[in-house]
Amino acid sequence: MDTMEIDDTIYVENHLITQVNFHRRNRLLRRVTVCLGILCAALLFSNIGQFIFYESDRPASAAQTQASYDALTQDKETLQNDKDNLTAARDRLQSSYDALSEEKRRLQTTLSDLTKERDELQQSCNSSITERDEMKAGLSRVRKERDRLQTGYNNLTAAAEQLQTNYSNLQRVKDALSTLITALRIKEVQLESNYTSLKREKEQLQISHNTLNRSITQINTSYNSLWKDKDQLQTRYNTLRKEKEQLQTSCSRLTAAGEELQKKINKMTAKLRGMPCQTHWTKFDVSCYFVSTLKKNWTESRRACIAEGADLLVIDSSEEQLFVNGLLDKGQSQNAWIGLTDSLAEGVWTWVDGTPVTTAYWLPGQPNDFKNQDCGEYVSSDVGSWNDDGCFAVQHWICEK
Ligand SMILES: [Ca+2]
Ligand SMILES: [Ca+2]
Ligand SMILES: [Ca+2]
Repeated sequence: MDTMEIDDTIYVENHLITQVNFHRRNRLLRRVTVCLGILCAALLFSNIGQFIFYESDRPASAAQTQASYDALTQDKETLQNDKDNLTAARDRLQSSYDALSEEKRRLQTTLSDLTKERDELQQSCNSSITERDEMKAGLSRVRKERDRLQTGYNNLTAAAEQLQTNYSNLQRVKDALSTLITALRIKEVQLESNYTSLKREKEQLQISHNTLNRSITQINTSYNSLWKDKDQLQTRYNTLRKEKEQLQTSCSRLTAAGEELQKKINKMTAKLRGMPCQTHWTKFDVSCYFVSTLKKNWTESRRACIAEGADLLVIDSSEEQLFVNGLLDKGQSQNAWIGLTDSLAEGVWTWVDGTPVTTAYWLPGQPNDFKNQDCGEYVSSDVGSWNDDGCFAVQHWICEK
């Protein structure tokens, strides 16, 4: 604040000094101009006075007049020179005046700028003063705060000392606890290890337990299933046993009946073998055979056999196969229908009495079902063989009864 005030005073003094010098110069110029004006007026009045004086002394001599005239002329020249000098001096003074006026304007401009700057500085100074006052107030508050903090610091120092004492006590307790914790940690590690081992054993035991449980469940299930199967088997066994006993009884009865029937069959067979066949029929074993002289298709041929109480030939044995070959004319390779057909199921050959064909005597490459051949014929040759032919073909046939 003091520095700002001093600077401001210096500024004001400098400004005043400059302003005073300027006013002094101006007054001096005015005085010189006034003096020059007065001097010119005095010279003019002097000339006028001389002229009046000389006009009043006209009776003087011409020489004196001439002398006076010369003197006046000389004075006039002198005055003219003085006037010129004064004019030159006035011009120089005017130039100085103009320069000084210019400098004055410049100085006035500078003064205006300086005034403005001074006002700004004054404003800044005021702001600084205000700020300084605020800072002083703040400083006062800070000092109060410092005092309060100092008090608090003292209290805290006392508390810190108390805490230090407590800390030392706690440090001793902490050391004791640390030793205890270390011992407990060692114990904890051992317990952790034991716990891990036990946990692993428990998991293995749990796995074994689960496996055993599953096995027991499966065994129970299997046992129950087996028990049920056993009951069912026992029931079936009892049933089968009863059935077996019944069958054995039936079998015994049937065996006895079969034996009885066999005896009857043997008697009948012997009787049949001994019975002669009708005219145009040929005897072999227990059957009689007829080879037609007419020709018909397979269906009509079978109908003709049935009309005679017979049916188309059924070959039951190789002996019969050979016998039939002897019935036909081998030299002309004679064909004749026999009781063989696959009209019910293609490729499944059956005899007209419903029995399946167990032993066949097909010619090589037969049966070939050429153009849907479904009926069997006997083709005579050295051994005789079979062929499938179209059922609507017309040819001889062989009956058997
Ligand atoms: Ca037969
Ligand atoms: Ca066929
Ligand atoms: Ca054929």
